[in-house]
Amino acid sequence: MKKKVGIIMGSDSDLPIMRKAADTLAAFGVPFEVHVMSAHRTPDAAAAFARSAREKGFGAIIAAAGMAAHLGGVMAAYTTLPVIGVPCKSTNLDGMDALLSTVQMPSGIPVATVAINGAVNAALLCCEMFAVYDEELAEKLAAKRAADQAKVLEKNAAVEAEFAAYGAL
Ligand code: RP5
Repeated sequence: MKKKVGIIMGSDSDLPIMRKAADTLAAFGVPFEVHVMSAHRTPDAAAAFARSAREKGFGAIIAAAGMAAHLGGVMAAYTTLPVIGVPCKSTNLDGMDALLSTVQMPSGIPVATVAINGAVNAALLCCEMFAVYDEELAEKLAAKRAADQAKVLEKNAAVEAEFAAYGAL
């Protein structure tokens, strides 16, 4: 059976950011669940989820939180599944608070932290991990890279065409 990704966020106010992770996993056909669980407000639920995640068929957890963001660390404390942390941008410190809270894990309990609001990369990393043993998924990832590259080459051609005449001045 295919492994699932758990997308866990500290508040439903993180959902506009994290919806992109869900969309990305859906586009690659990777099953997932989405839950709101807070390291601070619902610590028992967060711990229970992480503790039972492996036996429930999860292969990775994306933990997204803003402000004093401890959700990734709490998830990682209760499971040896890979935990990817998404620091979410909040009002006062532009996400720097969450970035440092998420990334600065002490040795022994890793949280693989992506950029502030980096929901898409968090999902892609899950796909890449699952693709280690899934050739079909690996091919989908390669196809996405090729399509993205083609788009950039197209944009480059348009920019070069716009400014080509200046080379002759
Ligand atoms: C964090 O506090 C959440 O992850 C969210 O980013 C932030 C603010 O939460 P709300 O007050 O909007 O519920 O725990």
